[in-house]
Amino acid sequence: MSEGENTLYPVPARLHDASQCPEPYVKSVEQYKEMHRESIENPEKFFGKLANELLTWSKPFTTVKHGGLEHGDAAWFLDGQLNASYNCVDRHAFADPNRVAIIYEADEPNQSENITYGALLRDVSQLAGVLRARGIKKGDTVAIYMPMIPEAVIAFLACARIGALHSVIFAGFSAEALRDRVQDAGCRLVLTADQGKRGGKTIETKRIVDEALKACPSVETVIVCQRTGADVPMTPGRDYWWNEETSKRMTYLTPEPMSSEDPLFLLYTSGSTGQPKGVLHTTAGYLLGAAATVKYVFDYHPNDIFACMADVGWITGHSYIVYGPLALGATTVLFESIPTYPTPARYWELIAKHKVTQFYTAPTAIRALRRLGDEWVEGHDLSSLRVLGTVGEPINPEAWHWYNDKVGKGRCAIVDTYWQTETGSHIVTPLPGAIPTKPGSATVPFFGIDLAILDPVTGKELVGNDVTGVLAVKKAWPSMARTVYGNHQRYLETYLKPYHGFYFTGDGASRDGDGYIWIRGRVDDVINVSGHRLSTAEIESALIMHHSVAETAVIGAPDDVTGQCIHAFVCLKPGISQHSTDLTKELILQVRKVIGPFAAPKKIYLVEDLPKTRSGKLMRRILRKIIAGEADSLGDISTLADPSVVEVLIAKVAKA
Ligand code: 6R9
Repeated sequence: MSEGENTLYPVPARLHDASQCPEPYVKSVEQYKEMHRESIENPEKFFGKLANELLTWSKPFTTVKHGGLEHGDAAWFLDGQLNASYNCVDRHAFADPNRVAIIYEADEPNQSENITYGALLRDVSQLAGVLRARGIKKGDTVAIYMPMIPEAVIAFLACARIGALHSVIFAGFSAEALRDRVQDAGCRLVLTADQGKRGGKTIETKRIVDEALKACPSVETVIVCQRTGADVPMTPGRDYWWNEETSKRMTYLTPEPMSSEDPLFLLYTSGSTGQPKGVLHTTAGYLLGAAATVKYVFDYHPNDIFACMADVGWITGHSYIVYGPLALGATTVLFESIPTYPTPARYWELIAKHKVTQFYTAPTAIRALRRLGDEWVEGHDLSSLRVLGTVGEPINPEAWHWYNDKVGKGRCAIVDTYWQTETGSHIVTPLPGAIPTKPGSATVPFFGIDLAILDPVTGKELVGNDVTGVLAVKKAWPSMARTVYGNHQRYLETYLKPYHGFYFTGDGASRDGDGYIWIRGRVDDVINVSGHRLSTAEIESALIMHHSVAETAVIGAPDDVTGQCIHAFVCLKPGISQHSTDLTKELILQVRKVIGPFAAPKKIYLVEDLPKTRSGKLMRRILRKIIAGEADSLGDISTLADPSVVEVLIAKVAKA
């Protein structure tokens, strides 16, 4: 395989040494194969058993599995009732109220705080009481736009407690992006904070909410948590202080019994079009997927300290900060800061300080830290670590080895976990005690995942090893998204119709000679910047809103640290000068304003013309080649309406 290396790294011996580590749940490749086979051949038995083992039901389910990919009507654990908040809080609080649920590692390292399951039950109940008192009912949608503070987790669980769907909007999104998402879901209430703190900087969270809500008539109430205590404007009759409201509520509120297939949340994600999709997950299947992967993929054992560095605004935060760990009664770390604040030793200090056993981050963070030098990681006591995970994008072998050698000291399992907002939980991943790894390969399908690689053109399944195509799944699994909020047709068209009878991931993949899966990246117009998913169309439509812009083409270019970065080619309207440096700045600002700072293009090329076919179809492939410095292998450009634009673009990019 060209991008990776084909060496097999065995499971570290320490994981099987009972004097050093708890016994892994899955101990060998053979055991994995046997369990995987059963999960595919007899999902009723496999998942029926797991659902009773990992979740607590107020009413048992009668049917494990119903419907499927054929008609887009997959449903799991029918007739069962349960509540996600009960499963993540109450049952652990009853067993041991003093067990720590959340370790909040604040932006400033000396401000950490522990929240026990007992305290969490009280806080979640009180906020749920506030939501009820403000008229929020089962089935309503609540927006959460919050920094990484314990109240964000409390917000998730309070919604789940009363059966309201939460729609978390990453706090890095701009007012306009927030507005669109609040409008699309018709949210009635917004949970937010006065300000945020990140890497020593202050974020004007409440002001962004105010700006967004100017055009959100569905919102009746805003509950504002005090993170910094800043003096922020409050709209009378709409805005209320979190603490004042919660203090009026009872410390226990009975959880609402929910049916297995009742929606738990929606989460917006980018696809090939400019319009983000509200991916909808339901209660039982999602929760089971999150809990099962924390158990098996992270080999979670009681008393472990689980630390996922993602933001709760993304699916990784949903499944691996909140629902998965808490469903198992784990202690989960909530990290408010960034890996380089106050120094690039922050991650390693955090691990040593809290004796973290499972650590989960993105390749982009590993690459950035590796660049800053080994001295930051050396000298910290990282001996508590057992499993090191990565997510969001492929990990290049250099970063993998650094993670394995410098952080794991060769004694930890590395799990490169492949999954998506839509899959709910990991779908291709090693298991720590069982699967030898290859740097850069996500290895093997998780339980219940019947993986297929398809010929992208014919849609035929490519069986056997040494094949490359698009990655798909053949059967429904419990934690897959059930629909796109308010648009089931779009769900069918995006995921189930491209290859009839399969779930289509949108990623290219290979299966190598050993049957290992290598993810090759998106085959649609989605770009991945630091593990953040963005669509080229979304960025293009942000740019086109600028009064000077006539036309634009956005592409993902390779980047050593962020994986991909955004390059934008912009044609200006007639009469507007290309030679204004301010204009480039303005255009970058425009994208920051419409989407958010994380979507800002790294390079903007102001150009006269774009490469188009005679029928007017933009040839992004040509732009990608020019950026990659592969202009000598452009292939046939005779189909272009004006092949001479290519020379001009090459010169422009070379100069930039
Ligand atoms: C969890 C998450 C999903 C897209 C996905 C793929 C890429 C995620 C990966 C990976 C290679 C991995 N991706 N994990 N690519 N190896 N281990 O990131 O969800 O934000 O929806 O993005 O991310 O391209 O299709 P989401």
